[in-house]
Amino acid sequence: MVWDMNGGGYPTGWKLIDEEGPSGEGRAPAFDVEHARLLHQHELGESQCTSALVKHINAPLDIVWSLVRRFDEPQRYKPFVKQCVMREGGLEVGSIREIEVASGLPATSSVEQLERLDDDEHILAFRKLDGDHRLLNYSSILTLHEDEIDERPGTTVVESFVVDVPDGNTEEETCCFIEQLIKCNLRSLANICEQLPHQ
Ligand code: A8S
Repeated sequence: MVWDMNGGGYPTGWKLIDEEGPSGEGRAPAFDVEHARLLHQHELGESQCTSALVKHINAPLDIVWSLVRRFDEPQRYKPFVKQCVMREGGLEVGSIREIEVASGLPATSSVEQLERLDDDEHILAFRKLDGDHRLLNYSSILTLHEDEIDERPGTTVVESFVVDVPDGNTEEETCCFIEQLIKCNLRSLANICEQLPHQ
């Protein structure tokens, strides 16, 4: 059977991760997907690429948000962040963090600025300003949405990004590389939240 990535009621181009196969098939999201789509609109410049990933987490939104909102502590769930030091501010818009990237990746550091942190709408957006890596003009938006699976409360995470395609790489290679990193981040976020005591 062919699994249609855009099935299940998500916008075209959004990739639902970890729900291939019968269990994820046909599950209609229980939140306002059109509203979510509007939150993830990026202005796409020349030689840039964009993509969006969707992951369901079997944990209440408050738990997931408590980890995601900590712009000053991305290492709480991002497995490739070895260390994070604040350069400026903390959790206010404009704050700047510097990340030391774990070994094995084609990068050592990343300097990132918080562009949006909305505790009511559960939106976090940041942009890469600098660092020793190849992802120029990377900016990302992460939103959380209260959702349900089998009548159990859960959270759907949507993370989208836009970035310059580096010289010598194709659009597809660039998107694929970033999608792999984001998948790892979202799987790790889900594992942590699903193991925390709640309910
Ligand atoms: C994030 C997302 C990404 C981070 C990338 C895509 C990066 O921080 C890592 C490895 C790299 O090779 C590039 O939300 C860069 O953090 C983990 C240093 C930019």
